[in-house]
Amino acid sequence: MKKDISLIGVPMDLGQNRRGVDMGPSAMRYAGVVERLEALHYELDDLGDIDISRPDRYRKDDGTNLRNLLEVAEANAKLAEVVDEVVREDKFPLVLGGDHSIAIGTLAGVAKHYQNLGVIWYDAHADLNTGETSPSGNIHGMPLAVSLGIGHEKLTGIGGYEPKIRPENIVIIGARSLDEGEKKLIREKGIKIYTMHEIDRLGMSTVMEETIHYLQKQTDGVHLSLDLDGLDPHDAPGVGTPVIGGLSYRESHLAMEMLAEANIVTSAEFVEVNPILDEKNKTASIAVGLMGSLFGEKLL
Ligand code: 6HN
Ligand code: MN
Ligand code: MN
Ligand code: MN
Repeated sequence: MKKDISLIGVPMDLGQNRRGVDMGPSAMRYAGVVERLEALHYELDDLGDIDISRPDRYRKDDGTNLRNLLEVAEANAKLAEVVDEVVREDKFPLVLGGDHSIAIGTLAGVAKHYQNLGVIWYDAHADLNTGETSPSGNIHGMPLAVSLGIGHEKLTGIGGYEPKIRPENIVIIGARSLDEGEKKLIREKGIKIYTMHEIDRLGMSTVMEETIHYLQKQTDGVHLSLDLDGLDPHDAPGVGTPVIGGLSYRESHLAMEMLAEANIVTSAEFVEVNPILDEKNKTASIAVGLMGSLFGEKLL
């Protein structure tokens, strides 16, 4: 990863129903993301935040089970344009969330530049719901399905093309809370997934070796979508949908270090940091530390 980095903040909390995750970009800037990456000798351009419109109330739109559909679609369309331009300029897009619904826009902006974009989905959840299978109506539980072209057309059509990615180019890491509809989709589409069960059995080192080998064979770029709730809530408490039994701080750093060594990641986003639910900006600081490792920071 030798390119210049463009940093994009997405202060978005409309994809779920716990306020505060819109302050994620501020929290990660406060935790020193710019200084951290500049210390690694990257040329970093902070493009500031995407403009997010505030609905006067949080609600489900026109007879759908999708909370704030129109605003989420609008924000992601804007994000897709900015990300598209960043990749066009041959820079590395580093997107700070915001809830995970923003992956819809990031992937819409990135994927058109690749024949076979790989995706690492580092998350306690698979985010493979649709309006029909979702227990919550929260769009942050849907972005991976949307990127496969499955879901509401106002979301799948963002960027003017679909699907963005193929099921065989996805690797989910850290899953431990899957809804029935998501399990069905994972089986039907043959999506590669390391749940906590496989991670416990194999160890993170083997999981990452396999993931890197798998993606290197068949993709021409890799997007890392890292949801901080992939980590155990003991390490990363500042998230809206915590699930116990998660990945440790150390496993997560190892994963980032192995990605840095393999040099396969071409875009990334760090999402779901909620400073209101956090303990002294701990989760934002961990996110920034993981970015450090992803971009090549070493212990010695
Ligand atoms: N996230 N599967 C649950 C739902 O409401 O669809 C939780 C989703 C969480 C999404 O953490 O990005
Ligand atoms: Mn600059
Ligand atoms: Mn997620
Ligand atoms: Mn999650």
